[in-house]
Parts: sequence; C-alpha cells; structure tokens
Amino acid sequence: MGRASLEQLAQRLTRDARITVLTGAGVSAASGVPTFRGAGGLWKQFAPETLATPQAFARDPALVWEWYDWRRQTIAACAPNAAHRVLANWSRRFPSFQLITQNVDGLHERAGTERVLRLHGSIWEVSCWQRCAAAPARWRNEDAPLQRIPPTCPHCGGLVRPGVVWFGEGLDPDVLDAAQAASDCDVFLTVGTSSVVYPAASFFEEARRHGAFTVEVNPEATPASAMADLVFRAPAEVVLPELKLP
Ligand code: BJW
Ligand code: ZN
Repeated sequence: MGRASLEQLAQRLTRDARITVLTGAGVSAASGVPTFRGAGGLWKQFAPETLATPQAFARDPALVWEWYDWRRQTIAACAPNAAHRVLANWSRRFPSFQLITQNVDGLHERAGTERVLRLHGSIWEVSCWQRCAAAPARWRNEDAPLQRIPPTCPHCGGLVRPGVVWFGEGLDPDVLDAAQAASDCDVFLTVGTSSVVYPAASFFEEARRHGAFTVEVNPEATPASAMADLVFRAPAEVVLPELKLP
C-alpha cells in the first residue's frame, strides 16, 4: 500500500471537508460476516439474487427465513473490526462526515458511528408481509436463532418478513434523498463493495459529477476502480487504520 497515496488522502481529510463514505459487505468481512459475491459468498449453493427477492419469499418463506436465521446467528457472534472503528472515529471528528452503508448487520452502529444511512434496511428488524393495519411499519426482533421459522406477525398471525430491501424493491425515499445529498461532497470513499448493485453504485458516479476526490478501498477490482482518483487494493481493516490524520 503506497505511503504517498496514504498521505495524499490524509491531507484531504481536513476538519471542514465534506467526507462521505459508502460501505458494503467487505467492511464486515474481517468481523466474520460473509460477503454476498465471491469466495464464501454462497449459502447452500444459493446465489443471493435467488433468495433476496419478494418472489423467492412468496414461493418459499421458510427457505428464505432459514438463510436469514443463519445470517442473524452468524452476525450476532461478530463484533466490529478496525475498519468500523476508524469510521466511527471519523464520524465524531469531522462535522460534515456522512456514512452510507449497504450493510444490514448493524456493525457500524455497534462501533458507535454517528450519521449512518442504511440503504438496505436492517437484518434486526421485521415487518408484516401482509402489511396488516394493526402492525407498526416495522419492529425489532433480535432473536437468534428465531423461535420458529417462518416467524409470524403478532397482530394478524400471518407471515413477517425481514426488514431489508430486496431486489426489485424501492429504497426508503428519505434515505435515498439523504444519500444523494451526501454524494455532493469533497471526498468520497467507496469501501468494501463490489459496486454492482444500484442505486448504491450510482453515488460514486454522482460524487464524481460534483467534483469530489474519489477513493476506492477494496482488495479486488470493481466497476468503480477505473473512475477513482485513488485506489487502495487492500483490505479496509488494514488501509483505514494506516491513515495518519494531521
Ligand atoms: C473487501 C474485503 C475487505 C472483501 N476489505 N473489501 C440500474 C442498472 C441495473 C440494475 C438496476 C439499476 N437500478 C436498479 C436495478 C435493479 C437492482 C440492481 O442493482 N441489480 C443489479 C445487481 C444488476 N436494484 C434493485 O432492485 C434495488 N432497488 C431499486 O433500484 O428500486 C427501484 C427499482 C425497482 C424495480 C426495478 C428497477 C428499479 C434494490 C437493491 C437491493 C439489494 N439488496 C441486497 C440484499 C439486502 C438484504 C440482505 O442483506 O439480505 O443488498 S443484495 C446484496 O448486494 C445486499 C448488499 O447490500 C448488496 C451489495 O453487495 P456488496 O455490499 O457490494 O457486497 P458484495 O459481496 O457484492 O461485495 C463485497 C466486496 O467486498 C467485494 O468487492 C470484495 O472484493 C470486497 N472485500 N473483503 C475491503 N476485508
Ligand atoms: Zn400482520
């Protein structure tokens, strides 16, 4: 990892800089949370695209819940790593810092990060699949393992679903607006994401359009790599702690 590149980035992280960081599954990899794509990304031979959809849930809710139950148990046993901790520090140090995460694991929050925008919801929340009138829009459920699969709505007895955003579903419009606004920044880092899922992947391009200095931290190349001003081809938990801020 280039010392010169580290210094180049550190110099841009000034107190008044508007710094936005977009994270993906790779930021939690060192905590032991499996990523979606690439080595170790599969659960029982199922690609995430075949499980993370409303159609898959409608077809076989128990199968989809088994996957989420396995992930919830895995995440419950994980703790934030050095990358989460550095970003939590930045959120306290830089008044205009904004974190946008695609992760549903809650590890940024557990590390104490302020101003977290969760694009894809939370694996620790659920909602009524029928959207029955008696149930709130969503509520927390931290049982790991779940008491029964599939879990049921305490208000109507029907199915509940994970409080996450599946393929083909829209993101929360307020969160989306806030993430778009945060893409107008001075320094934009994309950390541990394959940059293939939209609209999350568009924020990097959006930041460039606004003239931001763009940085990628990822051991593998992604569609964002060719556009970045700086690329750190190394794990987030190694690169971020190496940055020596003035
Ligand atoms: C490390 C590391 C270490 C490893 N350190 N790095 C425009 C163009 C084409 C398609 C679309 C488009 N707009 C919308 C779409 C459709 C679709 C989409 O994007 N499809 C593409 C895949 C083609 N998008 C949607 O449907 C979205 N909704 C939407 O746009 O609504 C409007 C609309 C509706 C209908 C039609 C059209 C528009 C919703 C997307 C929801 C994504 N949901 C999931 C599941 C969430 C719930 C759950 O967790 O179960 O979100 S899918 C999954 O992918 C999850 C992730 O958040 C997301 C991104 O994955 P991520 O984080 O990048 O992980 P990986 O595994 O892919 O990559 C890990 C990376 O880490 C790798 O690069 C490693 O190298 C790296 N790494 N160790 C640093 N130590
Ligand atoms: Zn209900």
